[in-house]
Amino acid sequence: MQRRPLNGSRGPPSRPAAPKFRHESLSYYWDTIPPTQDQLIHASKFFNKQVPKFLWSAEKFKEMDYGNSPEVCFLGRSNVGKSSLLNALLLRRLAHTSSKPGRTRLMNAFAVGAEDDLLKRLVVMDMPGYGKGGRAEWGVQIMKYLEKRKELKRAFLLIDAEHSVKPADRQIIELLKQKNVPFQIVLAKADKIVFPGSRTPSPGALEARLTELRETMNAVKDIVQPDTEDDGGAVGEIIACSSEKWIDGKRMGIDAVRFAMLRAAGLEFRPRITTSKPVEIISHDEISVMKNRSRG
Ligand SMILES: Nc1nc2c(ncn2[C@@H]2O[C@H](COP(=O)(O)OP(=O)(O)OP(=O)(O)O)[C@@H](O)[C@H]2O)c(=O)[nH]1
Ligand SMILES: [Mg+2]
Repeated sequence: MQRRPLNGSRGPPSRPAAPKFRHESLSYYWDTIPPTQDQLIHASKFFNKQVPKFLWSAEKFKEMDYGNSPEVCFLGRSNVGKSSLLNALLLRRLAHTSSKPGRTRLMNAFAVGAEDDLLKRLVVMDMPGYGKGGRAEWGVQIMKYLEKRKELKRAFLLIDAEHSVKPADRQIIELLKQKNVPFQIVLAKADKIVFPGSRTPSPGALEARLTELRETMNAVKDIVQPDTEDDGGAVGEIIACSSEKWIDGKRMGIDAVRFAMLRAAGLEFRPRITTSKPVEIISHDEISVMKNRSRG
């Protein structure tokens, strides 16, 4: 015979409620308007609709192919998770990843979105990393690309959420600002801060970790956009994400990154703004004429 649970209810003993996690808490928009739900859904569909494809690889800037599709690129220290993020966004294992730094050695182009209309597709560039495992000659070619590539709409600079901005990241931030390259920070591997370990955190622990993440975002904001006139092309938003951790059927922060990429390329969903019809203004004199007419 099956025993009733000791708490007297018919179901299994009640567990403490799972802490509520909101994907929105991973993004910080201080200069830009956050996306609406419809815009996030559209961004997700854009990346899911067509099978993304690998286009080409180049070792040098002058070997790159041209096209007129808008383009974004991923920059960051070796091993920060650029290729993994690309795979998470594109839902395919297209880019090679490794636990050892220095895996990506070429500039690799991938396309997502419409196949038949080059202006409605987005080219995403996975770049070799800098720092440990990186090479000086890659840096030279990447700088040429950042300065000269006409199709480039925005560079996404990945910073490790756990380790924050390292000296090599600071140098790149300064270069991007000097050269006026539009760029935005993405905090990668945010799962390591918000969900370390395999156990579901208590609501209090989750709150504390999200606060820690927000503090990291604030510190990064101060580095990228200190209170000066000279912010170069730094975009006023930071998105934290994870290429590995799924919550409520979505990877952490991935739709927000997708939307940011589309907005950079001008491919985002823009809701139609409907204004109310102009109201006809009738003067007092006209009203009294109308009244007299209806009386007579
Ligand atoms: N926990 C966690 N690990 C990640 C995440 N993204 C990537 N990793 C791990 O980090 C390591 C490096 O990932 P890659 O995507 O190859 O990093 P990369 O920046 O492309 O590295 P290079 O090509 O060497 O510049 C791999 O072992 C990944 O599994 C993430 O969001 N969370
Ligand atoms: Mg890589």
